[in-house]
Amino acid sequence: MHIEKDTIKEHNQFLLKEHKKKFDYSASEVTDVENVLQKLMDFQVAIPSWALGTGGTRFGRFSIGGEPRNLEEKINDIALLHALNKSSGAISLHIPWDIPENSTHIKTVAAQYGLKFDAMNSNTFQDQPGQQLSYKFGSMQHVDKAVRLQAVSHNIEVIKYGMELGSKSLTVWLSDGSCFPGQLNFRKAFQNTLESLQQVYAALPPDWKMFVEYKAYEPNFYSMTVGDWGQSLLYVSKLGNKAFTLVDLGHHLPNANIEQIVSLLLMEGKLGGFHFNDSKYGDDDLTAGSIKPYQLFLIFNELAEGMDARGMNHADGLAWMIDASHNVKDPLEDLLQSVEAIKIAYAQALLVDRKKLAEAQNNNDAVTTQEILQHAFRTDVRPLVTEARLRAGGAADPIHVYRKEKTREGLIKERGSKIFATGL
Ligand SMILES: [Mn+2]
Repeated sequence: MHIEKDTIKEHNQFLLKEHKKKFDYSASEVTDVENVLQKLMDFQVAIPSWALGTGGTRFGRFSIGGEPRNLEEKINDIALLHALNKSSGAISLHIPWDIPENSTHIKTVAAQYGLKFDAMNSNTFQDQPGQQLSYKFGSMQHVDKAVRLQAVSHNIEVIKYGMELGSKSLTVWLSDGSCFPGQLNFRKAFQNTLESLQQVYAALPPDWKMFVEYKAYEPNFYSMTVGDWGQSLLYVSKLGNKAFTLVDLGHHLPNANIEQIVSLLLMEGKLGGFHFNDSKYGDDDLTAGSIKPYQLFLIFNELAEGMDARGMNHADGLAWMIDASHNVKDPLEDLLQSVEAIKIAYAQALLVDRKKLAEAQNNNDAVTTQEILQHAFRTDVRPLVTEARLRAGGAADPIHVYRKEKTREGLIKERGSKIFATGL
């Protein structure tokens, strides 16, 4: 299933007049609009291979049909997204769910669609069929050295797959921790984990990065061995200059000030990547920007300011990725919505008047600082995001084209209606 360039162009024709009217107004309000548009065109968000199937909860899963049955079909789905929004130009793979059997072929397929391989994700949070030792009581933290070594070897294997595909980074998320007080010696668990991470780090190619992702709770409910940004920062600081903290928006305790965390990690040069999603209560993995769009904007405000302060390129200075799972939406439509929300928040952050903000901060003028931030947040930047997408060859309204072209129906016809794609 493909959506051709010309088809997208035809759909765009109907919306161009209305778009031009809105864009001309938006552009007149922005200083250096060309610079903003270029940054929006350059900004790509990686799609995780597990987000293409319908997500579920521990209570059940309701398949939508037409979901990808293998890695090649997953790449096809991401190509569909990228054709429509021109901002999903990278794929993030999970091993062992997406072991590339023929990496040369897979690389060629991805390149055909202009897709790159972003961070590789290892999995030591569940046991695989035929696996020798169990991760029931952790992987890199485990009291048994043999289990730790098994987890280390798995991560090294993931690096090897990534090298074949042209990826340049490894994300390590550990579910390690404990469910009951006294179950673990915290210090020993930390030291075992550090030692295991060091062995993986030693196997990183020179131009690779390693991301250590933290999570406050779940699946362990008393302690997590990489439970917050402080612990992650401890690990990555001890590991070396190729190791960075990865922030997943859903992995904090309620009401955590994520924008402040982002700012300080950037200051230390230790922020490596981002997993976008949204939540109301916990790690809900809802569509980015669906619940707390102001928070998403505030985070981007710190990202843009902090990256500029370090002279980092917004597009490739950090690894941007969606990490969400959805059980009531068509996963592809949901991903289109997430990418759009991310780009809107980014565009708003680019509009913040940094000079005036710094002045107001220096004058302790809390009224003006709020006015400046909320002015940017309340600006309708959708015409700017649409213009950037049109200039890149995408659709004026991606979801409209997706539905009009009966894309899901086409995928169901091609792949069948009872599919179980790997995913969380
Ligand atoms: Mn994540």
